[in-house]
This record gives sequence, C-alpha cells and structure tokens, in this order.
Amino acid sequence: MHEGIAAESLVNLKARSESPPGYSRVPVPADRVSWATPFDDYAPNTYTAPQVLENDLSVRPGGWADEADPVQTFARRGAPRRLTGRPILFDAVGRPLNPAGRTGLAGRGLLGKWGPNFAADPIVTRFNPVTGEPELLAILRKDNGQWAIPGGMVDFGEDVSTTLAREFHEEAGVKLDMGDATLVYVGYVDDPRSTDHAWIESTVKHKHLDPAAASRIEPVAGDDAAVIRWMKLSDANVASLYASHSEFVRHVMKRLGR
Ligand code: RP5
Repeated sequence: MHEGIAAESLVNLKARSESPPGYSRVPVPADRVSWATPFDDYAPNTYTAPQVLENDLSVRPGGWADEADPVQTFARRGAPRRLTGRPILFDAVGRPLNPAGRTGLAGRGLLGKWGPNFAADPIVTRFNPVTGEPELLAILRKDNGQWAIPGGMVDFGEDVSTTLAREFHEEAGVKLDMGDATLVYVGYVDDPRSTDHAWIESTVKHKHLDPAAASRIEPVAGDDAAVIRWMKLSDANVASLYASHSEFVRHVMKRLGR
C-alpha cells in the first residue's frame, strides 16, 4: 500500500495547470510551490463556487458544504485530519494550507470542505478475453472530458467499502462487493479542483475480476460519466488519466506484473 508520498511529490502539477470553470489561477513557479519557500508577491484570487456557498450547512439545513468561516467550521466539527495522519498547517485566519503547496487559487473553489475532502476510487481490472492484456473499467468524465477511475466523494459517516461499491454502481451501473478489494493507495490527489485551502484525499482499492466475473457484468455509464469502457492499460492510456489516477493505476499494473 502506498501512502501519498509520490502524489505529493508531484507538487500540485495539475492543481496549478488545470482550471475548471470559475477558476482563475495566478502562476506558481515550480520552485515556489512549497509553503516553506517565501513568495512575497503571491496574491491568489479567492474563489468559492456559488453551489458551494448555497450548500453552506449553516444557511441550508442538510447542506453538504462547510460554513464560509473555517474557524466556525472547525469549532463545529473539530480540527481537520488527513487520511495519512500527517499534520495540517493553517494560515493567520485559520484556513488549512494545501499539503502539496500553493495552487494559485485561494478559497474552496468547487470543493465543499475546508481542508481534505475525502474520496474513494475503485480500480476494477480484467484480462481481455481475446488478447490477454490487462484492462481497466474506466469512465469518460462529463465535467472535463477526461478518462478516469469511476470514483467519488465519501458521504458523511460512510464506510469506504460502501463508498467504493456505491460509486461503482452509480458511475458504472454495476453492483460489486468491494469488501475484499486490496488497498493500493491512501492520501493526496493532485486534482484540478484543488485550491490553497481545499483538496481531495482518496482511498484507492483494487479488485481484479476473473473471466467468469468479468463476463457477468454489463457496464452502463452513470450520472457523471459520458462513456464507460474496458480500457487497455497501455502507457499512453494510463498517462492521460484524470488527476492522480495514472499513478494509482501504475501501482495496480505492478500488482498485475506489468
Ligand atoms: C478525484 O476526484 C478522486 O480521485 C475521485 O476519483 C474523484 C472524486 O470526485 P467526483 O468524481 O465525485 O467529482 O480527485
């Protein structure tokens, strides 16, 4: 199992270079990403998406987003904790600082939680029945047109195995027991939605289907997916996956002896 070290060493490559709608990042040179490196002129814009503000749970009962004030948030739900247990630094007004460094954007962007937003990623593979080559069940994300693992956010209080199975069902239309899947990664995700004060951390599990199990499933693209398909794990396909998914899948390829 891998603990977020390699992904953090990417120093927010995607978080600095990709911007979803509404994001306007200021440039952060590679040698100024670390909070430990002084960057006197650093003046990122602040952005929190309207749908996040509308779901502020202090304004809308049952809302999925934190309060606008991080101090109020952490007074309510306690200090944020990382999946890896590593410490989180805070700025002078109580905002948690992205552990992989500066992203060129302040606020929460599209993410509901200050600090870590927890996700789960089910990597489901098979060997192609004709070629014998390993394949990943991958989705084409509707929000950005990138191929990805069919993962999603962990609901409040939800067990990760439940999230993995729920997301796989929602995105791929397939019911799979993920309780026996193997943990391959826990930690930071270099997601294009990351900001200086909100980021994604994921629990990634792998399940390899034998030919009989693989032939029984009939994937159907769910709500957030435009397309779903078995994707050959070629270097080019893996390299172009969303966020840190290339890295997660490379761990799995090693498990499969590739
Ligand atoms: C990535 O975003 C995670 O690895 C996970 O795959 C995904 C969760 O976000 P949504 O798919 O719910 O947008 O960072």
